Amino acid sequence: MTTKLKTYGERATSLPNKTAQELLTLMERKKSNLAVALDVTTKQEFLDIADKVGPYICCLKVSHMQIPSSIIDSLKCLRIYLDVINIWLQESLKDYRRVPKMTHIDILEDFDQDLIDKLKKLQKKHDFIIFEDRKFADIGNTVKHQYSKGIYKIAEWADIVDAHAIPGDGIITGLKEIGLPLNRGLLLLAEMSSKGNLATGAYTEATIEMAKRHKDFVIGFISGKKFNSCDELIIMTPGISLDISNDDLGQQYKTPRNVIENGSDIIIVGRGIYGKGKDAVVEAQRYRNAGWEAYLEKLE
Ligand code: 6AU
Repeated sequence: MTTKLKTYGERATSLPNKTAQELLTLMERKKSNLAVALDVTTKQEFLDIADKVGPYICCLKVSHMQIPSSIIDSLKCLRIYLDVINIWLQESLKDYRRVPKMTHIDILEDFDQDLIDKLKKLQKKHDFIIFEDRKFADIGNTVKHQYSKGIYKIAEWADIVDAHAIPGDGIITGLKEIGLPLNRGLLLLAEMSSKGNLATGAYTEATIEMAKRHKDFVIGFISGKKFNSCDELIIMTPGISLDISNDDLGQQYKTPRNVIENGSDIIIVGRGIYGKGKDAVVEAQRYRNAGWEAYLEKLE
């Protein structure tokens, strides 16, 4: 006898993490298992596409929050001023050789809060979860700071982040210290979509075991398929296209149906939606329908 598959909504109650519950409930409500990977480099483009695809998605995936070009321009100007001041100081204070040099530009606090404010407004308007694809990969103490501090303060606005399992359990414990009190969730990269990647076999198995030890915070995996030993966790799958099978840099694509049949819950689509010559609204609807139909067929 085959057991009937649970719907996204039914699964929401079996997970302890609040973000996971919210995500599954939202998917059912919006009838969408589509996450859009917004890998663009300007603030305006980012906000424009997010607003267009917002009605059709369950999740917006941000890639390592790009620094808007306006900030980069300001930082370049700042750098020129600092160089001028530095030369002036070197000249005027020849006897005082200990002039400080600024080397830690990545811990500056003047990140553009306006982008985050607007993103949060779009989240309210369209009802989606924000996933910052930060792919943490360091020891617990370091990732804790990367998650909560610096210019991005990821923990303040991202509902979900992801991490590689390579450093061991400490990476989860470190992120959890920051994320759990805020009801955030974590995805582990158990598999990758790119050609020749090393996240296979024993590595994938060890990643699954790590997730099982932290079910309060780990809500699922980046992977191409469901894992039987923890089938309640959420599977998010990148490398999705309805039109092509690869790009020039090792990315490999499957269709929404391929991966949903393998147990994926959420399809992550990037360039297939906003790439050159694409109409983001038309494509978002096309991928949303393809993902949802595959899910309904699987439930039958
Ligand atoms: O649809 P694409 O190929 O334009 O974009 C795929 C998106 C990109 C990648 O950084 C991401 O999916 N991705 C990920 C993650 C974690 O999301 C893992 C992976 O194995 N492959 C992959 O493409 O934003």
